[in-house]
Amino acid sequence: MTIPELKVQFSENKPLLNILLSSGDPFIAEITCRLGFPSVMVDMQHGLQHTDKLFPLLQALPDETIALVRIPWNDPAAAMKALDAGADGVICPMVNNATEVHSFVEACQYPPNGVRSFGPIRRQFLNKRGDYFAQARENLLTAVMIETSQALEDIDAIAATEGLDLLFVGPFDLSVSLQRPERANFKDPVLLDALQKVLEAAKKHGKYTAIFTVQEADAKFAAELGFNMVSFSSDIGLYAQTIKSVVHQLQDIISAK
Ligand code: 3PY
Ligand code: MG
Repeated sequence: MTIPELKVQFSENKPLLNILLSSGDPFIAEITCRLGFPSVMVDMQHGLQHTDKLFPLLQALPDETIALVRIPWNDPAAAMKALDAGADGVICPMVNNATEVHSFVEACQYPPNGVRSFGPIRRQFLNKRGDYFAQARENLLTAVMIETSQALEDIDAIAATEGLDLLFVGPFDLSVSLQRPERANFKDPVLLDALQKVLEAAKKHGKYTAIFTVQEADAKFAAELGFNMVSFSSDIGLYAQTIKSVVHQLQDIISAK
């Protein structure tokens, strides 16, 4: 899928499923997509991939996968590197206000809209139709994580930022920042209120939305609320969950011999 096709899917209110890739392993990344995940967020913030692993990881993804990269911090060099390496979109974590968001989206776009330096070393070869430079903006998704209480306070100005496509709620950091007793509890009225604020600001300013979940019921709930992209768990998370349940079942089976 291309970014323009993704935007059509969003506009038809069909949510996109996404998963975090944290292991830094290209083969795991490949099978995660070949087994059905249509989009990934390569996590350079908390995951194990650093710049030297980013290239092989992106190379392992099937062409049709939407490859989003979460950079470690709001660093223009990291955003430009991810795009040059072939990311379809960049996700910036922990932004606090519209000024920070403006500087992030500038780093993702070439002049006159931004300050991105030209040198799409791998990305240029992924453009099937014509010159990458001419089509760079339409083939880009810019996203910021809404996961601090300050970002929530400035949500209207953040959502109004030109060049920004998507607001991505990080419910874990947001719960921590709002000093909630539990992390990512989708029944917490304070968190729910925050989600509504983000959805309303996005709607007002014509932006897309995404959220991270780790429970199936929360993924369903997020899609029902109207989030355009529902990110679910991670390669490491699903591996850990499977190991836990298989060990549990097998222990029972072999002790009942
Ligand atoms: C959060 O929930 O804080 C996240 O960043 C999810 O990836
Ligand atoms: Mg976070």
